[in-house]
Amino acid sequence: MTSTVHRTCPLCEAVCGLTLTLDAGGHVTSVRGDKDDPFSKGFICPKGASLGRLDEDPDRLRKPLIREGDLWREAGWDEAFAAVRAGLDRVADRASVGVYLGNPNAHTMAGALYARPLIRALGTRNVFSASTADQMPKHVASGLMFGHPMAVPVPDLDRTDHLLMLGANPLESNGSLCTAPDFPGRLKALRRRGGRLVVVDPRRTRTAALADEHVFIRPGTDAYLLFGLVHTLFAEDLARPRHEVNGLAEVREAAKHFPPEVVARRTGVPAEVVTRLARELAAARTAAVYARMGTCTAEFGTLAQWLVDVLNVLTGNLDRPGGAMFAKPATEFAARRRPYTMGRWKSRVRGLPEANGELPVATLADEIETPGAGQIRFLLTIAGNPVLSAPHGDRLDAAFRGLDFMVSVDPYLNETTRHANVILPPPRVLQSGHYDFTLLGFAVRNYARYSPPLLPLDERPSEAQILARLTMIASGREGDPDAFVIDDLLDKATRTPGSGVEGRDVAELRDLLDGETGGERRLDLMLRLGPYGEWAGKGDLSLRKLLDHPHGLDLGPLEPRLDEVLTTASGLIELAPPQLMEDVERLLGKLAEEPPEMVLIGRRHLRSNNSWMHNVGPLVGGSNACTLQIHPADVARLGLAGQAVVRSAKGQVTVPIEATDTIMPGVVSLPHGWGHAGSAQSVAAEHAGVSANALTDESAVDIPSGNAVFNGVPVTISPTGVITAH
Ligand SMILES: Nc1nc2c(c(=O)[nH]1)N[C@H]1C(S)=C(S)[C@@H](COP(=O)(O)OP(=O)(O)OC[C@H]3O[C@@H](n4cnc5c(=O)[nH]c(N)nc54)[C@H](O)[C@@H]3O)O[C@H]1N2
Ligand SMILES: Nc1nc2c(c(=O)[nH]1)N[C@H]1C(S)=C(S)[C@@H](COP(=O)(O)OP(=O)(O)OC[C@H]3O[C@@H](n4cnc5c(=O)[nH]c(N)nc54)[C@H](O)[C@@H]3O)O[C@H]1N2
Ligand code: SF4
Ligand SMILES: [Mo]
Repeated sequence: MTSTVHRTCPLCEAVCGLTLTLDAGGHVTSVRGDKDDPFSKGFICPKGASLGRLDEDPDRLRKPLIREGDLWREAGWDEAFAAVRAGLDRVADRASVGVYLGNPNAHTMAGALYARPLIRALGTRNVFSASTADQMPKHVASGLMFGHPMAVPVPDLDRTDHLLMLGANPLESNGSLCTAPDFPGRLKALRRRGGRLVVVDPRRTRTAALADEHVFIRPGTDAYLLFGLVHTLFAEDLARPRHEVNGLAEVREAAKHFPPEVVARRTGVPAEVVTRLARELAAARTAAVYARMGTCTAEFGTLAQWLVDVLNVLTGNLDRPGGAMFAKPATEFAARRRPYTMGRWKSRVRGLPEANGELPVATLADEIETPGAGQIRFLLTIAGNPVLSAPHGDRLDAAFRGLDFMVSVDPYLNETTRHANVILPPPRVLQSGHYDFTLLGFAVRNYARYSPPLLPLDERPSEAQILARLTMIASGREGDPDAFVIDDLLDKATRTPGSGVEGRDVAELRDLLDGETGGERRLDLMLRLGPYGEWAGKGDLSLRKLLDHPHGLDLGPLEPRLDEVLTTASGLIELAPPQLMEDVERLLGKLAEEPPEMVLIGRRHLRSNNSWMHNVGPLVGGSNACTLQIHPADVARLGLAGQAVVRSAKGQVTVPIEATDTIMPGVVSLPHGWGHAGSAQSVAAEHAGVSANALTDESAVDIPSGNAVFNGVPVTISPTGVITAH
């Protein structure tokens, strides 16, 4: 007997609906795109199609592992939690506890709902995540401009007439900070309706190949290019902001330093192209500027993210259909929020500022290695592989070895978790419910979908239960952590004017919540209190309604809502936040700098997912390989053949070269997440590759956000067997 079930794909930000067939034993026999999902409409990519293989990967851990010296043994859950408790009991000062949250926390309900309470219970400020190896510059820029780090405008993909895209390759990545299932199809539709797509990238990517125009740019220089566009808008009197803003004059003054001829020398983008890009943006009926990874993980990441929205504001495209708009997620509770602040505390060793309650992962090794009060001795990682994903990961590899105790919540024994004393594996993907709390806040259409668990739990706890149990260990408090959170939110809501439940009784409301688990009840509460919720009075959304719509609910196109989103102290868009104007000085200081002879950038492959899906046979091999892309002119100039040695200030790797004229001369590209030699993941070990983060430098950060710099890393390249001084 087979059954057909539906579920959101948890593997990337595109939130595609999947239709799965299960046999009587609960094994996945087929995975297709869910044609009835109103958002993804049947789209699926090779990763989603492999969800069944991933779910049943024989290398996935089914029981907790406890390490004794170099030996691992399977343990029961009670024993594993007791070992964690004993490890934590030995910690004299909670300031020496560290936490690292990896990327899949953005894709699990457990990560969204249980990680923060756990961190609070641990009582430490040593919190790190993949966000500072990724998108922290965007949060900081949004926080400073709009008052909230999650107020991230997204391009209105389905209606825009003109999209200027920098440092993103959604044909491989399926998009990021812009939730858009079938991103490729949406870009094709844009072109079909006569819209224009311009892609700025040091590589002619598949996305660039689809565009009307591709502009090569020297890595790490997007902030200069974007300032050149701002300069042109002012110089040619093309700036037409539709909102009252603070700081317009300051931005105009700052932009005077970046005329097209000057930024052309720094960026490699000809002056006439800079001018034309600005004119086209201003002339388009509607337009949006969108920039991602390639521009975030760079020396001036925050300035680039800020300038993207400066352009959206100046061209009058912010918050209007076809421009850059804010999603209205169904779980957003609109209690008045305080304006954004950052840098409320600093990291102990390097004095790097906190942002969004966390410290830069680029300084995690410093905090573990440097003695003194607050030195991290106990580390908890949840869904992260920083040994491969953080800058200079090799140093972390050594640092983790020196910890007193480490706990990892992860389905795999891998490059990071092998240092743990205890590994707690979450159950199968199909045993977990799914709701995209974070990603639906960046969606190009308002939409909601809940997928209940497709299979019951066996002896394994859910990931939510794992994190809840760790929270109880850390807090010493018995009782249901969900109940605390629910009562807390209800308490806030009943005291908030306009919440729909103002003045009502907390206990009575609590009893009305549906859901089989604490997580479901929390989702129900947020849905009811949200903008479409049955309690907020503007709709009838609840968990029940989502369960009645297993393919998801379309909540309509994006609508202007800046007034609801803005939480700056002034009540206006802050176009020239002081922290960023200060960083413009740093940008100016490097305006005349000569670029290094060779620089390294990253790339993503459609069938890869950061460091952790190289163990799924059908996804690895062929074009999904760890090669160094390099221009044929550089191959000839450097006398390379077969393999090359890449050296940076931090390390060296030997890697097969892939000569291609799709990359700029003077730039090489290595995908990240490889380097699985000796891995316990058997398939990955056969396709080991090398780690790009053996080369990246943790001492280089984007100053305002502390974000890691992965693009524009100075390197030297030489043939194998040749010894060069470095
Ligand atoms: N050089 C370079 N480095 C980069 C990047 C780059 O472009 N270039 N990209 C950066 C970016 S954008 C990111 S987001 C980071 C990612 O950095 P990380 O999040 O540290 O790394 P991942 O490779 O995503 O590792 C995810 C981990 O979660 C585990 N996992 C998978 N599913 C689950 C689950 O459901 N529950 C739990 N508990 N664990 C799970 C996997 O086994 C794996 O160990 O890497 C960054 N590093
Ligand atoms: N298949 C697949 N999909 C994924 C992932 C994956 O690993 N594999 N990872 C997921 C994650 S965690 C994230 S954050 C997203 C990221 O999704 P995207 O933001 O689309 O990131 P990338 O695909 O890495 O594309 C970044 C592009 O920036 C270019 N670039 C590098 N340096 C510069 C620069 O200095 N300036 C400019 N303008 N461009 C530059 C690179 O050549 C590359 O084409 O993808 C997600 N989706
Ligand atoms: S695009 Fe992303 S969400 Fe969609 S099927 Fe592929 S991995 Fe899953
Ligand atoms: Mo990411």
